[in-house]
Amino acid sequence: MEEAQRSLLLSSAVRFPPLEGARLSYGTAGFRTDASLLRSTVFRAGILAALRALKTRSVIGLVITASHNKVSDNGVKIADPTGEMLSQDWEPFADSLAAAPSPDHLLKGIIEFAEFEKIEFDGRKVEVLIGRDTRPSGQSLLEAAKLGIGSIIGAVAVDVGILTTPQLHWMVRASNCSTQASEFDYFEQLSRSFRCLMDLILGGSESNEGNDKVVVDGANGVGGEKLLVLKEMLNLKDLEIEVRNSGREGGVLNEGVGADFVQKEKVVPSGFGPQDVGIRCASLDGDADRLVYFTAPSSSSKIELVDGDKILSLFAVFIKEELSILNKEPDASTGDDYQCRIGVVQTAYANGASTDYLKRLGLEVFFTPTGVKYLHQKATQYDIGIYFEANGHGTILFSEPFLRWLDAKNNELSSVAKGSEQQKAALRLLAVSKLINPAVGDALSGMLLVEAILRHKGWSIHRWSELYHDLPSKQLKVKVVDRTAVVTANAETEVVKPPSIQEAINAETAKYPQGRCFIRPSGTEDVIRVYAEASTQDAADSLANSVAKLVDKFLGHGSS
Ligand code: NG1
Ligand code: ZN
Repeated sequence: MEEAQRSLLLSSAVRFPPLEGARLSYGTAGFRTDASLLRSTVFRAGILAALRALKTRSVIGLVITASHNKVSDNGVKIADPTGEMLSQDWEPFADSLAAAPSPDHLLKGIIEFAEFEKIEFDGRKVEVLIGRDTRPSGQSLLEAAKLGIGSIIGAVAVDVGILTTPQLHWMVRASNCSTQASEFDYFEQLSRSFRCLMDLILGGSESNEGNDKVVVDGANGVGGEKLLVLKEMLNLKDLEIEVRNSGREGGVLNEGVGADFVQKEKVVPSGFGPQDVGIRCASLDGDADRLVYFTAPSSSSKIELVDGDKILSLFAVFIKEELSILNKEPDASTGDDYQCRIGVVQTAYANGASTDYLKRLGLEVFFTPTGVKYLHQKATQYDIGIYFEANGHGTILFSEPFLRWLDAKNNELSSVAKGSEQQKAALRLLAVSKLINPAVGDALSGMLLVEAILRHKGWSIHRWSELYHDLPSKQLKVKVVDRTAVVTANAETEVVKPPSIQEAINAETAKYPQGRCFIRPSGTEDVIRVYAEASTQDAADSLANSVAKLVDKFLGHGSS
């Protein structure tokens, strides 16, 4: 590394001393904590993004958001050239950069890592797109990120403004594919493919049980704002989208609103109430990468929740049906049958009833640890990989060979069977592949796909919800002395450390019919999470409570 580069790094690093005692880890979704503690970490994440851009010779993304967490928190994560999460083999470097106690240590760490990764500091121009959500701390953290990026010679920070997390991921991917990559292009692609899908559907569909309205809770965040823009561009006549909690009404981000609140508390978000009974409602999280649906209750306080597992199930049913229409007639014209491998990917948080349902559909179901980086990676191994976390984060991935085959098949059919159901199925699948965000789960594009499928099937939200009945479940979190003391295996369903806690959990779980329970350290909060499922709500609550007590006994403040 040249002297000019060394001194630039040192001179900028002295402006961002790390806070003592605030040791952060890259975690499930980047660095996250109270925004006031983050400047040094975001500056260093800027350096990391620039190094990643140098290494890959591609456009990289940096997102400043703390998603569904409270407004006073913030966070930072990196998007790789494909728009996917930062490659996992760089995470330990991210951790050590964040932890470097002084500018000298930081420089030494960068030099060693650059040598190991064979990163050349040749001054070549590379770009990092920086996006942020609506948090008030975003602007000052953005400045820190810019300085971090600017301290690598040749790296240029491009401020793309306030965006949803999936928009930023999409733009990074599009920039590297040399396609049009502005925010306008994102909206154009979503609206064009949605209209195309609706045209292919409206031709043959029954009415949507008179249910042509969806009311969306925008979590008082960036998603509500962007949905209003998308709605303008869509200019729909046959679907009314009403946006509440858009952030314009003065509510607080994620406070009593948003997908995380709705999914965990199972109550209506603020701004929703008895006037919405019978209407299809949806909720986005603070950076619009999660989506859940729900209906407001008429009497009891609990909503009918239609979570990520049910969105996954709806997508899986639709895709399976379209594929079977496409393959119904043996392809005499080409003789070329494609063995399309569909896979669904879930985590241990998926409701057991959803997994049973998907398996009954004949689908291959695979489990990964929590965190979309794991689910996404697994889903890339199929021709059509559908992944969702129960909390509403997920998408559909189509392999390139499958899309090429589908395109060719559509061309073929348009000359021999134009307008046939078979050709329409090909066109619908092609439209889905353009509507859905291939980089990361995206609440806006996911919502449009849900709406199109419900319309296609003529289903109300109740009909959709009836696909299967969720087993009652309960989630709790427990503060412990050191959450890293818990080590899990088997997609987080079993604790291997500390010893004997798993036996105690098993013994407790065995007391409950249809009982299932696991614990894991959160990757975004300093807690151990407990998940329990059982045949009744009381039983699930009681199992979760007993296991939370076990966690406290083994790992809590009174344990040492
Ligand atoms: P942690 O804190 O590791 O449980 C949470 C969610 C993840 C994921 C990340 C990123 C649950 C149980 N966990 O992770 O699924 O969405 O946040 O936002 O919902
Ligand atoms: Zn989010």
